[in-house]
Amino acid sequence: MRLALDMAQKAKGQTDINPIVGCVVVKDGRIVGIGAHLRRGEGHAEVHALRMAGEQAEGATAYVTLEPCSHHGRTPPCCERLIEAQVKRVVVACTDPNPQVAGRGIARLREAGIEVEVGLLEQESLRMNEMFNKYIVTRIPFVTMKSAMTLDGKLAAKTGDSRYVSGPEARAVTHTLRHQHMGIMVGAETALADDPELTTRLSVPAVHPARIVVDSKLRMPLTSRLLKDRSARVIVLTVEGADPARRAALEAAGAEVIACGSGERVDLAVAMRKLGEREIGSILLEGGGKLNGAMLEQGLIDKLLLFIAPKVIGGAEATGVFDFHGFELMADAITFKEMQVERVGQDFLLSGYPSYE
Ligand code: AOF
Ligand code: ZN
Repeated sequence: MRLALDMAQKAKGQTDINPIVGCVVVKDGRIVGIGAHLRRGEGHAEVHALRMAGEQAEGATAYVTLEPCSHHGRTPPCCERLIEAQVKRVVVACTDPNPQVAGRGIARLREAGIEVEVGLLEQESLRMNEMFNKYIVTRIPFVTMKSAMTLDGKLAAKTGDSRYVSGPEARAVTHTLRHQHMGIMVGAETALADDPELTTRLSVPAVHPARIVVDSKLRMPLTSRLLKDRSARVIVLTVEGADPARRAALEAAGAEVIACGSGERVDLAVAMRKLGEREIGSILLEGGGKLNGAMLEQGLIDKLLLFIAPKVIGGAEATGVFDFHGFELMADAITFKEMQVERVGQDFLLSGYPSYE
């Protein structure tokens, strides 16, 4: 199962809205087949592993990181394939939350007389597919907020200079993170100030995340690098009342413009729903401070990844990492759970999950 999890992990970022899954087939204590799901629309992990095992699959044990599917999706059901191959036992790390599966795959295997065990390395498997697990049930993207701040909580100097807060190792991690999400989201201010390209800059052939700008007033310049670079789609989130001429100009420049609510500001909850409808299952939120603050305040951030650089920049006007109105009492603060810390080059990476209860 450990090997199956490791193989799955290597395909992170390649499978679109699909989960990452690994499978290892073992006969008489020997591995006879291995496989991972590599791309949406192509073979599931079990199919690759069973194909490799061939006739040796008969009487074997299949270790799968996710419950074998029972539905006809883009590919036929894996549980039927396991039954056909006459495996004796299937060990599953966790059940598939997809409402089309949700226990039916396991039930079908047992019905066919196959021994099924569930729960081996379950936590690892659940964590590995945390984005899929949310999206497949809610159709709302899983949002990972990633930011880099100084010891005094600033995203930039008071002049706006922000190149760079964190070191090269942390910035390299960011490119991998971009590759692992289906969208990268920033506020209009960041798009104006930094003129970022928001590409993964990795040479791997994979899904290029959509670049998403929250821009209520459609201030994004037509000359921005985001629009010039055509390697991935550009989505501009705005409001219904936005200037129709600006909207048309952005669309002509290749952007997809989506109106989210009729207020002054983009309704972020509506935005998440509309992105979900377009099969954007996960988003890497890269600020700035106002957008981070608004997303957190509205309970729309699922996970936090925060680099802390060992430096102090000062300046009362310098933007903080979460820039929102704030609470009156410490007792009302939003708290985070399952926090972890690791060193990345000179920086520290804090990770955890906001708890909104
Ligand atoms: C498995 N093994 O390797 C994967 C599974 O559109 P399809 O046919 O690819 O189906 C996608 C759904 O199948 C996905 O939402 C999830 O429920 C399951 N993924 N199941 O047995 C695999 N990738
Ligand atoms: Zn399957």
